[in-house]
Amino acid sequence: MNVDLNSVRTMDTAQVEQGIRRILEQSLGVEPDEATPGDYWEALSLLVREINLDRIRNTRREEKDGSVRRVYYLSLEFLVGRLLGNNLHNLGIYHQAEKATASFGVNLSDVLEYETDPALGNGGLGRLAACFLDSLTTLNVPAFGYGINYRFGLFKQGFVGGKQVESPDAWREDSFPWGIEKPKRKQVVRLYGQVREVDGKAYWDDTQEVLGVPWDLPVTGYNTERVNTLRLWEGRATEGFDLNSFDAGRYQDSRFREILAENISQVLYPNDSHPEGKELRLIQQYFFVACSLADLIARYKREHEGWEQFTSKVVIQLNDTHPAIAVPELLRILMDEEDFVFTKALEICRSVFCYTNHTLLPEALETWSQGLIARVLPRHMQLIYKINYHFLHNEVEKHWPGDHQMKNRLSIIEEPNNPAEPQMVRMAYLSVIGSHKVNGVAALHSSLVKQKLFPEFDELWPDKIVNVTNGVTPRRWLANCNPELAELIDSTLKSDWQSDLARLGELKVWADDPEFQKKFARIKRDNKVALASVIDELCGVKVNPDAIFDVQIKRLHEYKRQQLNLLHIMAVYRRLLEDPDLDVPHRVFIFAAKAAPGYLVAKNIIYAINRLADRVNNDRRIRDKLKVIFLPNYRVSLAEKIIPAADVSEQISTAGFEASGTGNMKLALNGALTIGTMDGANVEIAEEVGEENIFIFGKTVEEVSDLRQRGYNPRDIYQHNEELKAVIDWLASGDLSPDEPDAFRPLVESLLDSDYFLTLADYQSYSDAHDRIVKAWKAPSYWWRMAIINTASMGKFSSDRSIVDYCKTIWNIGL
Ligand code: 26M
Repeated sequence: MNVDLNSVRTMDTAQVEQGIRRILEQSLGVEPDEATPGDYWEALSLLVREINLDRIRNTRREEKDGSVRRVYYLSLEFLVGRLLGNNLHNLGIYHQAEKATASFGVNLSDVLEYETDPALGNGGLGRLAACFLDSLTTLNVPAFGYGINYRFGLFKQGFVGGKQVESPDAWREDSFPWGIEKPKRKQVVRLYGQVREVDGKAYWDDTQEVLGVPWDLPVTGYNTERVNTLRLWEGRATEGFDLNSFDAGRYQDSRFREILAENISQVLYPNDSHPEGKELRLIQQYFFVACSLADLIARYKREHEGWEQFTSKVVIQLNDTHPAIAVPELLRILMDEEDFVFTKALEICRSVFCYTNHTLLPEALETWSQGLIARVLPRHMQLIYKINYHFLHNEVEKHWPGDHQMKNRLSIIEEPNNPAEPQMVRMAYLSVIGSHKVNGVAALHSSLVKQKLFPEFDELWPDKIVNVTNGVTPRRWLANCNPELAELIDSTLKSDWQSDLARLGELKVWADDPEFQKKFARIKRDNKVALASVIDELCGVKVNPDAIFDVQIKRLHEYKRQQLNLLHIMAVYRRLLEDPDLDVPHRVFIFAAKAAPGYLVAKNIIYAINRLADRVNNDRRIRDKLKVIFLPNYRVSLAEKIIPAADVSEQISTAGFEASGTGNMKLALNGALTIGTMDGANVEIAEEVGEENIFIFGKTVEEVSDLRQRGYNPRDIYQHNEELKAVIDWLASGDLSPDEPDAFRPLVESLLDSDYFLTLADYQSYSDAHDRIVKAWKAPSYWWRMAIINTASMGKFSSDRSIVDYCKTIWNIGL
């Protein structure tokens, strides 16, 4: 980028120490010798915040000339994780802070544990947004993230008798020094009301108004003084006379408005695959979109005259369809407030919006009933019809003249099969039609988006749908979470792999070196010892750090197939019971996953794993050869402890269902070997590491589709696979839950009656792949060679590379 923010000024230990002392004494009012680790956390955070604020002002000043195109990343989720450690690393003062806290007699890593994770996301999509902000800043791209400042993030998960229980996570009620309220930048958002037309012009009146107040989080990058902004909106009631009104009707209205406003940013919806058409969710979507567009337009107007340069200065990335209402909102602003004609307004929309698709699951594709949108956002419903009419009668008609079926198929409005049902608005179609590029998140996924999800759009606009393979930030997911490995890499490569991850490739020459292998294995073991103590603390189970740590960490979903892992562990346990002298390495199977609160089968799977864990972990007969752990409350900070300690990474989704996966990249980066299907980014991981360094199993996308076509009956497999039949019968028998014999009925029925995700079809192949893992583990020099090659081959999966791809193929930004 043309602005020079690359010279990093640093602080020495004495300056950090002075800073901490000053803030402890003058801001927190405590003496250093009386301060708790929590006080140190707060003091250090406030010190970092001072530096960030300076740098944010510099960044602004350097951008004032408006010469650059800004990226606006609109997302209902940003799973940023803890910020203190990350900021210290980015500022290059981590070691200074370590020494400074040590001089006060406190340990920096204990201090960092005080921070609560801002849980503003469900999983992959939210974490991807956070990695992208890190990379945008690191690459010096001027960028804003826009989202919602939820009071309650994703629920906290606990287990009662092995069953998931949810409790609210009021994450920012504890001290959170990172957010800075910006009341001057507040926005008014209108809802409900009606549209009048006078002389062909639309007026949207009688609306309910709510306020959006922004709350800014500084986003620092690696080796740069740029600080970008994550701007999160909070709903507030408008001040105003209605509250004092004695008029009963008006009083009701104003109370309604107040309640509505305060509800908007209360909770993050905890689903990640099954949108329920809830009015408040639609309002959340519109609320943050309206605030964000008004905010970015105001910024544009402060920097430029007229609208001519708008499309060259602004690009807006829609993170899934959740912000899709931005398309009619920008159209509304351009037509109703700025007097553009429809065609010109649509052209502008189409040159600033881009849309990322994250799922092919049909039930996950968002639709809203026409009636709901018409009631909450009447003007937007009109504009959606207008976009649709233009699209169908000009664009579709031109390409497929007279083809009514095609118009039906591509209409933004889905006509119901049953006339008693409502018309539905397809948000994915609205997003495709309103954007200039649409991308999938891994090569396989993008080709399925073209072939299965939007084949007609791909025919109509052959250059619109593209691929950008996901990535993860190597700063958080290697340098910060695995400092020992980072140091080994530093001392081996002597090059800046953190800002050019492809450099890791140079490690390959060391893969067979016994000394290097020893160091690599030693680090893994240290990390496993550390995880073992977390496991003991959280689960009260002692695990052997010399066992294979086999991990599956991700949201719980049938397509991700934790149940396949479960069935296999049950089989391993049975084999051990049959022959306790079996010559097999010790194994620890580690799970962490939240289930959506309304997803019964997912919760049933959690319960089954926990009951099995209870049984296995207390069975003296198998002499600790097998342990099963389900860590509660999976979140970013827990991932940072599990990932560096993993030997095996479970990426076992039904082929064609996992859009990309990003945990797969983080685990391989930290030297775990993948057992996985040819799905999502696993395909590209296999390509990078070579098929001899990964355990691939199961049906491919083509084989899945063939099998379905032939007619799949899970009972055939059940009848013919003795071991599989035995474990399913055991699960169904009630033996694992004597107090509730039918407890696992939902899971067993799902497996035997439909098995939509082909768990049984892939079982034997999965079990065989595990046998190959055991064999490889028994030859350590072979194992560590593979592990090193995995770390060395992850260069492609840096989110820096993803952002460079977005800049080139989607945003038209030169770097
Ligand atoms: C929708 C409507 C109402 C409430 C919630 C939602 C919703 C929220 C999150 C739906 C989907 C959500 O996330 C999906 C997700 O995380 N997808 C994952 O995205 C990753 C990043 O691209 C991919 O790596 C994963 O494969 C994909 O499952």
